[in-house]
Amino acid sequence: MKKVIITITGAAGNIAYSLIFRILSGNIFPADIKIQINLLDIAESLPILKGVKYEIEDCAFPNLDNIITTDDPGLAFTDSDYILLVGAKPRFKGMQRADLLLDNANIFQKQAKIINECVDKNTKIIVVGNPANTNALIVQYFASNIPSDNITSLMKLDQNRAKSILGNKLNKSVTEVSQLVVWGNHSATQFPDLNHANVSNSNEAILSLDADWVNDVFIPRVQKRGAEIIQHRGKSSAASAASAIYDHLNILINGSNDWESMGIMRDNTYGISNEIFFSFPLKISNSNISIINELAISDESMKYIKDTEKELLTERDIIKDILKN
Ligand code: NAX
Repeated sequence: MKKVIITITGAAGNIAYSLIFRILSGNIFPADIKIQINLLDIAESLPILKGVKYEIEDCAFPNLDNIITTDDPGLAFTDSDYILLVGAKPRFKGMQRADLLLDNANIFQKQAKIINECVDKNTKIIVVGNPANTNALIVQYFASNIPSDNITSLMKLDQNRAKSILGNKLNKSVTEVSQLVVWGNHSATQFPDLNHANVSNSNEAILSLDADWVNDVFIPRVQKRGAEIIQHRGKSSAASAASAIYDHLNILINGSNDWESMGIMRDNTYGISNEIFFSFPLKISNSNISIINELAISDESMKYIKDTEKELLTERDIIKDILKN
């Protein structure tokens, strides 16, 4: 029997409650591959995990091999083919961003050390828990047996949001929108870049857009879409985040014909520091991630790109003492 093991952390949380079922009902893997799903959360959440496990069983997924629920990271990570690091502490009202960074840095440091001991170097790790790009940096540092190319952070939600907002503006399906990527950090400094985007394989519709709409509506709306969801739903994006994680995993495994956005760590492309996880325009095929090089970048775009790089470097500086341990 062919089998893959997928570990999801934060498995009792909101995103996981959509993600697990999306993966098991989806078609990322061929039908003859069975999925073992390892669900990790903290001890206090084990009763919830039991309920989640029962619900998975009740779906009678034909491709499900086995479910492990645990608060033991060693058990959860052992022999995993794909690790989806979703679990993290939420930011409470009044909490400083630096404190959130440090709290979550500790979680990701501990998990990465364990991952380093108990998985194969071909394991693919997707970092979702915020601040996702900087948590990916910590994972890369402490799971040094895993090549950095196998570690990515989630930017697909931002890219999907950008495609959808543009599609709605032009009254076009998202399937008509291509080459629309998001640079930088998963935060309000990210840069959704329309300069290379096409609609129906042409840049005509993009060129017809009013510059005020692009600068004053499109870019800030994509940047702050997470806050807009919280304002309406009273909770952060969960189903759309799960859907984006599904897309990200699918693209890593099966490739994509379009340009993609993921946080990766690479050498000085576009003059960006190689000490951070940064989202670039990417081509992904056969599990190979390559940056689309030599795009013409205007001064105005470069200012956005440098602003989001600056934020990531500041985040890196906040956690730099953890990287010494
Ligand atoms: P929830 O608060 O609903 O769930 C988080 C879960 O993680 C909880 O069950 C908690 O017990 C668990 N957890 C905490 N510490 C843990 C540890 N040490 N080991 C294992 N599990 C642990 O959050 P949810 O809405 O599911 O969001 C999860 C994370 O995704 C958050 O950090 C959130 O900010 C982040 N997001 C990242 C996105 C991205 O694009 N990169 C988008 C969506 C989301 O906001």
